[in-house]
Amino acid sequence: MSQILTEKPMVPSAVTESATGERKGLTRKEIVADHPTWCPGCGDFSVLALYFKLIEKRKLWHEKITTISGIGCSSRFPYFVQAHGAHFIHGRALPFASGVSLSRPDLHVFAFSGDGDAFSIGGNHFTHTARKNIKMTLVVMDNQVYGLTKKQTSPTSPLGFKSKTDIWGAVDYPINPAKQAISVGASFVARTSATNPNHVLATMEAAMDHDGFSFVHCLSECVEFYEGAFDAANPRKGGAFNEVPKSHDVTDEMAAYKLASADFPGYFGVLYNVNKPTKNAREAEINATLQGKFAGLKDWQILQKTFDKMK
Ligand SMILES: Cc1ncc(C[n+]2csc(CCOP(=O)(O)OP(=O)(O)O)c2C)c(N)n1
Ligand code: SF4
Ligand SMILES: [Mg+2]
Repeated sequence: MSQILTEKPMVPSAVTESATGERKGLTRKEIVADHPTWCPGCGDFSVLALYFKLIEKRKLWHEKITTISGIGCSSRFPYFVQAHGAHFIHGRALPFASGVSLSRPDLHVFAFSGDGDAFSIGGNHFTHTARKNIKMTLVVMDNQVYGLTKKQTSPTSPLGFKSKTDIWGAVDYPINPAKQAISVGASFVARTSATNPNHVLATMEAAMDHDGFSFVHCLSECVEFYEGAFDAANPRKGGAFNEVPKSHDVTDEMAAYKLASADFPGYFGVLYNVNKPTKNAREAEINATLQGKFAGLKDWQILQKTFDKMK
């Protein structure tokens, strides 16, 4: 993939090399691209800062970082990261990310999305990427509103929420993202909140280490159009940040579903985490078998043979 987004050239790799020629991890300065255009106080700043921390901590290099998004305030994310990435079409971050993940097994793909982007226009892609267990991490920065388009009801807005599309208050039941993720087959599901930086970092790290589709539901307040939405989850605002009980078995799907179903704001932490073969692994297996069968043929010739077989 080429560098699609950031206009600034990426920092040359020499900068990341030590005197012995060994590559060092990137510094924050080397990862930061444009200054974020979010409103002061927006929860998304915290998620971005923690993504930078994750890159620093895990010593990822520019060419190993892939940040993909759809459209929305939250989806402006890749603009602010000095690495490969794409600010793609509204709701379509996951198909794009799937292509990158399946074709570049050496990368870990991060997709960042908003609640509208992921669960409204992109709802089907969420279901199918999860059920296919395509290796990537999806972080949904949920502010329970359409921020970029200035306050419409989103699929996670609570009943009664007054917006430009529901001036008398929302009448549609909201979805519960974690519950939905478990039920459609995501193999890693976690919940966190932008107001708890250590928790966000630990959660993104665990998600990155998961071999499969990892979903992080991150509450991230829109101070402009839904101020106070997550006070109930913030001890500094009189709320409670309840962590997943230590006794919870993350491989128990029913137990995870039950925990995910708890009344808002519910439990924070890893709710579900199981290992099952990814689409990436299954396809690689088929490719390896075919390569053995058609030794000496180029990839496109094998593809042509496959098409001929389908006729
Ligand atoms: C195909 C298409 N439909 C609608 C829009 C308009 N649009 C842009 S962002 C957005 C919703 C953003 O909400 P969300 O995904 O929750 O992100 P936020 O801005 O809240 O972070 C909409 C409806 C668009 N850009 N493209
Ligand atoms: S409108 Fe809301 S979501 Fe968008 S940048 Fe401002 S505070 Fe953040
Ligand atoms: Mg939103």
